[in-house]
Amino acid sequence: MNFHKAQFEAAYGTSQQLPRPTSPEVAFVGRSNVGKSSLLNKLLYRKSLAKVSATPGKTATINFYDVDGAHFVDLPGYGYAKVSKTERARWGELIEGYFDQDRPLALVVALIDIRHDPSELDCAMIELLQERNLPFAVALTKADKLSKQQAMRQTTLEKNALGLSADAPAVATSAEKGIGIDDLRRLIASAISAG
Ligand SMILES: Nc1nc2c(ncn2[C@@H]2O[C@H](COP(=O)(O)OP(=O)(O)O)[C@@H](O)[C@H]2O)c(=O)[nH]1
Ligand SMILES: [Mg+2]
Repeated sequence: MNFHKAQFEAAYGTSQQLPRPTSPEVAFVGRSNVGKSSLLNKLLYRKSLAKVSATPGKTATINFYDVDGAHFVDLPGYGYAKVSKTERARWGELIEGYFDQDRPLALVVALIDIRHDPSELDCAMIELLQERNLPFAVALTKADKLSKQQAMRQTTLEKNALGLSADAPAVATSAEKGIGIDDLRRLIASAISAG
């Protein structure tokens, strides 16, 4: 799979607008500001295909990228405290609407900041994925903020906190330093070719 072959396809503001699936999908979920756009850019060898923002909580959309015949799906970041009730409801509609459509998901990449224990919303997200029997991998972001040893220890702690087994796929990553990016590309590519 060639991660260089990436282009933005479209942004959708409601789940009803989502196109009929045409290729395997890899969805990215995580709380707002977790580093999702940065990780997507890093995976796709790009500087700003996905917009990195210093101000979280912008209008929620589902963004589709075409990546060498697969779709990477950037789901709106959750858990930003300062958004309105209406905006939060829209977030719920988008995410649940997406997962309720029985889409051809090769993998869901669930992003969690390696420095923090999973939030209630992170745990709810993982539970939603488990309930629906969706294949997922955890990407622990901003691993450059910890030493290698701390990062390994924290990876184990995060998995335990999420109730995942020791062999559940979890990768410590850094968009800034490139840590774990090749491992995550391999996970994604093999999930797509397995499907
Ligand atoms: N140290 C560090 N900071 C990061 C990393 N990835 C993202 N950030 C920072 O975290 C903030 C949010 O990043 P962004 O990619 O927009 O997160 P998103 O809201 O999840 O899409 C920005 O200030 C980024 O510079 C990383 O790997 N290491
Ligand atoms: Mg983003």
